[in-house]
Amino acid sequence: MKGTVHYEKRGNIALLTVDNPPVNPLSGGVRQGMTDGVNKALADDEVQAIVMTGAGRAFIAGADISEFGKEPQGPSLFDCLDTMDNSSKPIVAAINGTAFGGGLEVALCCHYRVIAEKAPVGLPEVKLGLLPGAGGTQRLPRLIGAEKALQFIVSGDPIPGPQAVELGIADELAKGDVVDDAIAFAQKIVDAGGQTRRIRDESAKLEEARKNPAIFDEARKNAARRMRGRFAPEKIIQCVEAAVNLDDFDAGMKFEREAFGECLNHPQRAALIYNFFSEREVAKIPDVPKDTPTQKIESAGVIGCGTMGGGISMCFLNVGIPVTVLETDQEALDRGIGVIKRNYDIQVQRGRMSEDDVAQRMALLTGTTDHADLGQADVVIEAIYENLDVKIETFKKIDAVAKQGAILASNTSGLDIDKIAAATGRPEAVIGLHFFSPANVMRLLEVVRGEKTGKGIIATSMKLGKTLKKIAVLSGNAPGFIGNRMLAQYTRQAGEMILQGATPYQVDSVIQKFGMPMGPFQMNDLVGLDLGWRARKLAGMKPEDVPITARVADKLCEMDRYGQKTNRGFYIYPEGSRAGQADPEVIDIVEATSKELGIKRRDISDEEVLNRCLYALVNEGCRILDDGIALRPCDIDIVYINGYGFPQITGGPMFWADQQGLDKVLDGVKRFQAEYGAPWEPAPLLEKLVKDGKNFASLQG
Ligand code: 3H9
Repeated sequence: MKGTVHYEKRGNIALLTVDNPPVNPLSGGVRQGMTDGVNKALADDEVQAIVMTGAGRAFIAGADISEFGKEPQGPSLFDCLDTMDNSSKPIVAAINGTAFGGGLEVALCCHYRVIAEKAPVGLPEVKLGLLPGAGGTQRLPRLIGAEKALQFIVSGDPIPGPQAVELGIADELAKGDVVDDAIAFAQKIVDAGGQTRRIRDESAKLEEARKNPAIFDEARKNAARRMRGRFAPEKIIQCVEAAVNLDDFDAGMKFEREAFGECLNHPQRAALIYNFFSEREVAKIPDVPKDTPTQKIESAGVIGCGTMGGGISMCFLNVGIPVTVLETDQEALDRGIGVIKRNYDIQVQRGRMSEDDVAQRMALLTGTTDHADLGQADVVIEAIYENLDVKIETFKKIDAVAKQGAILASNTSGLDIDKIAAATGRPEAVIGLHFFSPANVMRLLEVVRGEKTGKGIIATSMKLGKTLKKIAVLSGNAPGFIGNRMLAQYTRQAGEMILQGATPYQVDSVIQKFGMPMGPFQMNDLVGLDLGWRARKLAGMKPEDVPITARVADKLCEMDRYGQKTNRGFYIYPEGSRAGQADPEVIDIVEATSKELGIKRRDISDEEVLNRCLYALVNEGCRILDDGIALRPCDIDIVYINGYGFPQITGGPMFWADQQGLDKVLDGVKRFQAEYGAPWEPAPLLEKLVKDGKNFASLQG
């Protein structure tokens, strides 16, 4: 069984130290050790109080989530907590570090709590599709009141030590070493008669909520706004209601336990816990071991101060890394820097940042029109428009000025990194760092490894992602990398379906109902329909050579309907609004285009819309795995959730496909192949997995 609990005596105090590196989750060995430790202290007449703490950086990170869905070993957490709750000797928690979920619930089962200043406490179960299932929904309302408890548990957001004391979760903030202070605290309790204080026996704080049931309506409204489609928040609210209304601790615990079971068995829980582990798994690259030496990134150069370059600069400024940003002339530079400043000012207006914060960030930003000023940057990121020849020229210039050892990165969203690298005398220093728009908001960073990219450069880039508070996923170098290569198949299906009989509004509505923030046509309007249209014109493409799926968008552009930027695209946007309205004229254009192309329109069901969009993603995802562009299915899922808004509660396209059953997905792909031909040829990996009775989870290693 994983984990242990050390037992030592400090005078008349027993000190129990939970030890289960790196963050002390409540694995079987810990539950056993805690139960044994408390019983040993109870049996020892010399011991008058117990202090419980954690080894290393955490107190206890919560239940061992890798145990969920498996046969539990060792004593149950409930029995262990009962032993503590019923202890006749006072137990003091010395919260030395992270106390999350079951970890905080252990602390709430202690009779008193002393907390270190830097120790965060939280009940983040909701983020895993769960609820605090070891008494958290019953004890916390008794300790701090139902209204505050609801906010704390439904948000799942942690708070630091001083705030925990202010809120009443902890009794005392440690002034020195938290264990020493907790021992002193325990001694005071012993000296005053050794009184225990069980939260379960208190009910005064529940009274207020009984008089004000509106707090539950408010919690429901907040949950609907912030956690659309999630199963756990409503269950949490019901548990807190039970704490308030049942006024019988054991009945409340029974209610909580049943609700926890419902969450545990819900597919959202499986998806969210998969997501938790996937976010950590993507950092692991088999041929770039954890101990690969990395470089310090203390300054950055960004080439281009348009939407992407500006957003990328903000990412660095936000974490205190100075940036030199380059533009072609002073006017463009002033404009770009002005946009950065305006974006920060909006944050101030929304109360998310102070004027001082903005001043500090802007002081770290230097503008230039001279490449030589990028010479000292530890990383130089090119963020100019998507044209290989222009990027190659830019990299020649970077190569001439950048210091030796600098990382030379391109923010290309799909061009060949090797061709860019070959323009320099140091291809090993070149890598793709593909940020997603808006770069200062989106969590994903696609790190694209070229054929010659050095391992140290890869390791440093992955670490840089973390520094910038992003999730970095490694991709191989192939057109569109992971994300845009899959997106191309998805948008192709959307484009075909509107010509075959669906409307853009039907497609978008189906995708939104599935849980994406926007559908493909809303996304087109946001990005700008004119980008592709202009590129095709520049390339001298004849109208008859334009892919059929782009015909409608091009017609809209000919009418100056570029999307949100012109208040018209597939949708009409009333002045100042981002919420588009359907436009019958667009449907006329779509129908006329079908006619011109000789495509007979028919009714397309919502089910077909969803399956064609999603199966196209899954089939292409398989090819990406086959080609070795993504390391594992979870890398694809993390890319899609964090870069393209795929709903987290589904686990990502590959996890979703596993949940559907790969045989069902393959059947669908084959059906579409029979009807629509070549693009639907099943990926060999999909066929192989189904033939072998396996799924994507079997490839995770
Ligand atoms: C719960 O408690 C339910 C109860 O209410 C009721 C029960 C009946 N279990 O994140 P890191 C691993 S639900 C197992 O890189 P950091 C993690 O996978 C739980 N493993 O470090 C990683 O492994 P690896 C409620 C866990 O310092 C390693 O530890 N609790 C757990 O950046 C290091 O993690 C939570 O939701 C766990 N609970 O952040 C807390 N936690 O090295 C979830 C971590 O092999 N955890 N691991 O990749 C966290 O939020 C962060 O991990 C934490 C540390 C802040 C603790």
